[in-house]
Amino acid sequence: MVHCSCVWFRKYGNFIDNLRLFTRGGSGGMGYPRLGGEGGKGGDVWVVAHNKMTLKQLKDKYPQKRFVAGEGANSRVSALKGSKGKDCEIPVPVGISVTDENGKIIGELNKEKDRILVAEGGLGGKLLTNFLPLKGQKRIIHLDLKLIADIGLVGFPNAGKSSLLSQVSHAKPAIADYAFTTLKPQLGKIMYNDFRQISVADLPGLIEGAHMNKGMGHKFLKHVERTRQLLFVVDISGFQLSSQTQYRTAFETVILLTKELELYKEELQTKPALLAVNKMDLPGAQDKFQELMHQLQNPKDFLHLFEKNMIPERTMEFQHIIPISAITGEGIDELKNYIKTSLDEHANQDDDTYHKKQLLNLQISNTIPYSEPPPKNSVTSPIDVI
Ligand SMILES: Nc1nc2c(ncn2[C@@H]2O[C@H](COP(=O)(O)OP(=O)(O)OP(=O)(O)O)[C@@H](O)[C@H]2O)c(=O)[nH]1
Ligand SMILES: [Mg+2]
Repeated sequence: MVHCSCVWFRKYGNFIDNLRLFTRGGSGGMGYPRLGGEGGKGGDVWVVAHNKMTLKQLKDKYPQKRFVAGEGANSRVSALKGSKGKDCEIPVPVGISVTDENGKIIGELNKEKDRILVAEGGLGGKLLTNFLPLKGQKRIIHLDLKLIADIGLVGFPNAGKSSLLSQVSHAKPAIADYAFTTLKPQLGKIMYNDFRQISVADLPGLIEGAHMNKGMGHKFLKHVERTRQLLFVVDISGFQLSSQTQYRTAFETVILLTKELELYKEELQTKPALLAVNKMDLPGAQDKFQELMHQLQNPKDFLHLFEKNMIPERTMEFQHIIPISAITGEGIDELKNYIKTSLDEHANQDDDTYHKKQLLNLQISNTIPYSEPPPKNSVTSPIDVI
């Protein structure tokens, strides 16, 4: 059997599925003891779900990862009741669970515009507080993208994704020779001899225009987002939806899948990915596979064959390309091993980045001179919320 090692080695670390943030509600405004005026309440910090957002975008936009709401206005003669401080909104992707420093769940955001209050603003100064304002709530929060599986199967309809899932796990997905057999994600678990388990999500087939909601469209792409790594599955003999639509070779399906991911969310393209070339039992498959490898190794030489709007900005970089047959079982053991190695490599990479960051923080905190904190109960400094 043909054995392929890595064609392109991809850079890790672009896909983010969790983030730690500092949040603080705004301090309240000062009261006005002489006239009994109340300071405005400090602004609140909210986490708000947006369909187009990713954790990577959030991190790039706010590298400090600090979110502090506005202060409430002080009470004045002209406005005895001070106005409320400005709220701060943290835009996050849909499908996020928010936990506090101790791992306690604060809430979950499951659809567009869902919002959760994470840090409340302090009360304005009033009679009850001796006209002193309260500080806003301070909270470290963790955002976690709720992953449905370690591996997500990505491919055109009929590529054999469900057949593959039934080969590697005990799952019994529907399999048929018509497009869109799978209508919603189906989960299976690969069991390894060392008792390791890796979850695989069989996803509905993707067609050109999915980002514009063609075929199973957005629903499908939303699921792709929720997996740690991708396993592209392509039919070596290509794909044709119907006699009215264009025939696509295996290489074209790889490029078109890449483009759809890119059009939906560029970040999807940065996930580690493997490519399984399926149906290698069909006649002529070996020759087609050699041709596909040649095209994947020199994609630029073949991209002119596509319409401009179908060419992805970046071609997918597969860690491994594995020829398989979901029917005969050819290549399945190799594929299972590559899946395991790929997840392990990525996990180690995360650990490495984490340790490097910790070390850097330690070095930085050693070089910052210590400064005396301001006195706690001084009249002008807001007091802590108890
Ligand atoms: N010859 C051959 N046929 C295969 C192989 N894998 C799948 N098939 C056939 O291809 C057809 C589609 O298989 P599915 O597993 O339903 O494909 P899918 O990718 O899940 O399709 P959708 O759910 O519609 O996206 C079925 O008729 C399978 O029997 C393979 O390795 N070799
Ligand atoms: Mg299917």
